[in-house]
Amino acid sequence: MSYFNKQIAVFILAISTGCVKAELVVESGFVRASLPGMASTAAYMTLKNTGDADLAITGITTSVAAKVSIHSTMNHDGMMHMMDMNSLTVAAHKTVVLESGGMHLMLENTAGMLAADSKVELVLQFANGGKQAVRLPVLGVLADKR
Ligand SMILES: [Cu+2]
Repeated sequence: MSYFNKQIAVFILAISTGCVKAELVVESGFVRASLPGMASTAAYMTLKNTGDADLAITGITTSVAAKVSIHSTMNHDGMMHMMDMNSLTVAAHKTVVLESGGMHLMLENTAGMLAADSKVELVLQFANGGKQAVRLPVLGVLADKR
């Protein structure tokens, strides 16, 4: 690949990731501080897709947890169960709320305790190849809404 073509490729990549950023607006996000002795905790946020195309989140990574899962919460005969979802789609012009008792992100095998007032960066990966970094505050263990 010539130098010129490489420059074009980098330019196109910058445009496409820039697009994704403009389309998904993340609001009211936070990570719940770790409970003593617990290696996992949850993250909540409101995802607004302001674009014209559906956006599917197919993976999430962070430096503070070995794995981030997308969970839904099911009430089965009065017992709450968390189920793994492979992906989370935010349809064009729609909003998906990740909240306590509903869909949420699960940070598993966290590196030490996540303390209130610290910050956590999550990188959302989309089915279209784009990525978006989200910086969230860590709130106290009883936090329900930001
Ligand atoms: Cu969960």
